[in-house]
Amino acid sequence: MSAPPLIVLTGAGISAESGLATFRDNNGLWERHRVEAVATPEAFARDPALVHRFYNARRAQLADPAIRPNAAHHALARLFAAWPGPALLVTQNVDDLHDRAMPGSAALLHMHGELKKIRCTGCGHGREWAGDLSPQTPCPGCAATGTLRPDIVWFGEMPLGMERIEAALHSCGLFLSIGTSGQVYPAAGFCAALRGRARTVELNLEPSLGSHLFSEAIQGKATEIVPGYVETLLSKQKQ
Ligand code: BV8
Repeated sequence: MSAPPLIVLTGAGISAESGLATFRDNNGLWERHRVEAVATPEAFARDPALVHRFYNARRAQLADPAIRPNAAHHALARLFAAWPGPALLVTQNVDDLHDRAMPGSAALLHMHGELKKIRCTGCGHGREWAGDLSPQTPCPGCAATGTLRPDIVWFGEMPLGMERIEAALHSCGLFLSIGTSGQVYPAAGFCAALRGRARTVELNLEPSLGSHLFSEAIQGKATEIVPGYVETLLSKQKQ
């Protein structure tokens, strides 16, 4: 059977069993702040130290050896290694768990940026960064202070790779949505954009806001439902 062009969209739920909190956990609060209120350019302009603290804590968590890719990340790595057609993994997540499960994969696109990357709003210098940031950290490129920010897409900012995503959506035949509540746009709109011309499958702990739009919805924990679903997909390809 010829393999339809594949898009997989992932959200915070795929990293939950690796020990990373989702946005809906603790009612979407961090230190009594709503995440949507901290992850914005306005919050960063108003209180850069608070926003740096939010990201420093999450970046530090990624350095914890206990935090590592889980069976769902590894199942997707197998899927992308074996898929005979075009395939794109669009993640909303800023953690590096997909990167560690499929190192160097050109099929992986972080549409909301990456926790372990920073950039200078002064000179544009960007680089990997695993440690803490503060308003006093000098830019490695231009030595200015107060200009470094997490290379992350905040609310109200344009997501990354949208042209590539839109081109992939245009020819997509199979769309899997894994571990996302379907609350944040434009990602939450991808399934509706595919209606009538692609098979769309949601794999999530509970029905998302857009569950009714999918051809199929499978409920369960990602580490329990994703590996089996991937094996089924790949065995169908072998027939
Ligand atoms: C844009 C990086 C336009 C930050 C993120 C007013 C002004 C401006 C924009 C807007 C506005 N009103 C609305 C918008 C649009 C806005 C938006 O959608 N807001 C929402 C709140 C309504 N979107 C934007 O702003 C986007 N940009 O629209 O730009 C534009 C146009 C032109 C020019 C300029 C701009 C940018 C959005 C990106 C924001 N950044 N991340 C950071 O991480 O700190 S979003 C962030 O939240 C995540 O990346 C993710 O996308 C989202 C959370 O979603 P999920 O991943 O789904 O996580 P969640 O916790 O919600 O759900 C987890 C799911 O997993 C649950 O369903 C749960 O049941 C399930 N689960 C849990 N455990 C498991 C599991 N499933 C399986 N197994 C398990 N074990």
